[in-house]
Amino acid sequence: MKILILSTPVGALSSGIGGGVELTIYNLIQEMQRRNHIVKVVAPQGSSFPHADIVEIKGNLHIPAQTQTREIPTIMPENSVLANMWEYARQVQANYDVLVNFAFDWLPFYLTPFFDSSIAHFISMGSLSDSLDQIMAQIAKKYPQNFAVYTKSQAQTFPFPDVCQCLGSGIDLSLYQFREKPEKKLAWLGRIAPEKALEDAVKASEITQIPLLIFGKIQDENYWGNILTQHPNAPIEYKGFLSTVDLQRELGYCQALLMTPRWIEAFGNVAIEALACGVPVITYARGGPAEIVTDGKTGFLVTPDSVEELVNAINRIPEIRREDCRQIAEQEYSLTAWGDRFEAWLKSVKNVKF
Ligand code: HBI
Repeated sequence: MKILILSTPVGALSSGIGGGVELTIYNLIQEMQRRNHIVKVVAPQGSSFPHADIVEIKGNLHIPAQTQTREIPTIMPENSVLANMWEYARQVQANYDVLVNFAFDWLPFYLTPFFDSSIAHFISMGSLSDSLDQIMAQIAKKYPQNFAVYTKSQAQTFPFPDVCQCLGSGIDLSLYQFREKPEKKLAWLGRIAPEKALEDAVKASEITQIPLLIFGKIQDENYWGNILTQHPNAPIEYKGFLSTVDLQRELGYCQALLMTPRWIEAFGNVAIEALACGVPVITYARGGPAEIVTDGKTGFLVTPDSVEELVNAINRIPEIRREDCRQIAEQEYSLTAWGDRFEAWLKSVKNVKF
């Protein structure tokens, strides 16, 4: 197939602002190319990925949807990079069998009926705004097979859960080394922003006095600053936004990954990255991570927003066999297993000509 991928308008690929969706797009390119599909990516200027054919588009970035409130009307910045990306797509659409949209924004959904080519919409977060829910539901009614998500719990946040294909996620396991023996430290991994509730993991580290390694892009500076001023004695260490190779090396030495999502995490790629290194995952029983972790086997599911239960779970880490974590990653979350699911979905969308 000839596949045109249209990225998120919140940031250039490899900037880290796109969060999990950057890893998903990177893996999709790799996996579809391995299957001899032709893949081109349309993304904001400054985007770069190794071995990817990227068309960089100028224009102003969009506001991250999760920083807005539900009733906010759709905001189109002046000279929107998203509008420019979709103008490019309109011009070249005849050269492709299917267009894959990764933007969590109103425009690509609205444009679906205006395009001759099929548009496969991959939704990368749970429901965040009424205007987006409304346009998605309207388009899903007409194009029911064109909608895919990571998980069931993510699909259930939308008014059209039954039409969503749940594709899960996948990572290139060859990049992640299984590590048998951890050191006495914990990990937290993700965009540093309020919806990720890093402060709960910092509190757990303060109580247990087990060092917490923090990986990821600081998306909200004053949120990060508040954590540092409010927890001066927490044994935390900020490691930055590392490449996968460097991240997995440090992550592999951790006893467990703490996941503290305040919102319905659509998936939680970071959970399968940890499992791939043999690192158990302790997560709030909420959203995607609750569908990835098997309580007592590959980590622990704790009552959402309970720091006390995080601490109890930390004390139970020795109950988990680290090889079971790696084994689950190989069975469920390899690039091949995920690629099969994603390719089958694109083929189902491609064949439907209106
Ligand atoms: N916000 N408006 C908007 N558009 C996106 O595509 C978007 C976003 N916020 C976050 C985001 N994408 C990704 O970081 C998540 O989908 C992972």
